[in-house]
Amino acid sequence: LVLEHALHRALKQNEFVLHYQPQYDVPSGRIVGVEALLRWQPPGGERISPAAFIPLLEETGLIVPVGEWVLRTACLQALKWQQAAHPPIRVAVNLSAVQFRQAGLVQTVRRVLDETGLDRRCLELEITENIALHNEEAVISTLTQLRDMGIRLAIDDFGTGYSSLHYLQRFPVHKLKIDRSFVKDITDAKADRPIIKAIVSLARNLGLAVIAEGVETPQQEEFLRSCGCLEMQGYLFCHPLSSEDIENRNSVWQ
Ligand code: G
Ligand code: G
Ligand code: MN
Ligand code: NA
Repeated sequence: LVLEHALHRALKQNEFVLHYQPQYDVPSGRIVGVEALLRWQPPGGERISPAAFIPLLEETGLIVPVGEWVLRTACLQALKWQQAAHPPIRVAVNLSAVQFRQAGLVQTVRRVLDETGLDRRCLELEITENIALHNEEAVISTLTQLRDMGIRLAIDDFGTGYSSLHYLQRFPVHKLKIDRSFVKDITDAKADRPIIKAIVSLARNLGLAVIAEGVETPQQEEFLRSCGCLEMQGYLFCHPLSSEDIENRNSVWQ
């Protein structure tokens, strides 16, 4: 209850910030996008991990206004970078299943895009496979409306949820994000290598883009490249950074 009160205050008093983690096309070294990641720094307290407070935002319904704030802030930031003559990169925003099921989601996204003026093709929404647990027709309808607006859709944490190949074929998404648990074991255990290879070829055969997250070592990079997974995100390339750090670090924009 104390934490819930603190979260209400956090939204009202602007205690949330977004950090951004670059995503690269590895062969060219070019930045292709950033993922927006929510951070909460209560005044006088320690920074709290989203893994700890997002479940509470979801339980209390606060994820809806906070999610709208995230979306608006990320769109405005992407626009600002474009106006500063950086290459037009995409910004990826995480949507939790609770947000996804909200009746007003499509309208909210459309309104935020209209109000901020960001090119719709520059917004990517990351959803998890767990959205598929409820009412498949409604899920497909929401995804289709978002896609028809020009927004890109990525399945986050791919391979860890309740996915089925059936959904993959029916959901109008653009991209799979290979979960970092598969990437993590590339060097030590060889066990996950066949899984990564299978996800990459699944993506290719379905005409989907693919990105690996959580890439931390050159060995992981090398293996992913050898499989044909050329977009990557992870500490090897860049940690999530504040907007100021992203802006001022020339190496980010190569
Ligand atoms: O950045 P970090 O690894 O600590 O994030 C932990 C989890 O929180 C990840 O699963 C990430 O997807 C999720 N997350 C981060 N930012 C957001 C956000 O703005 N909205 C939602 N719904 N989830 C987020
Ligand atoms: O669930 P999602 O993929 O949105 O989670 C993203 C989270 O992964 C962020 O909290 C981010 O801080 C974290 N992250 C980003 N790069 C790496 C990495 O290379 N290794 C690890 N362990 N975590 C990472
Ligand atoms: Mn994500
Ligand atoms: Na993920």
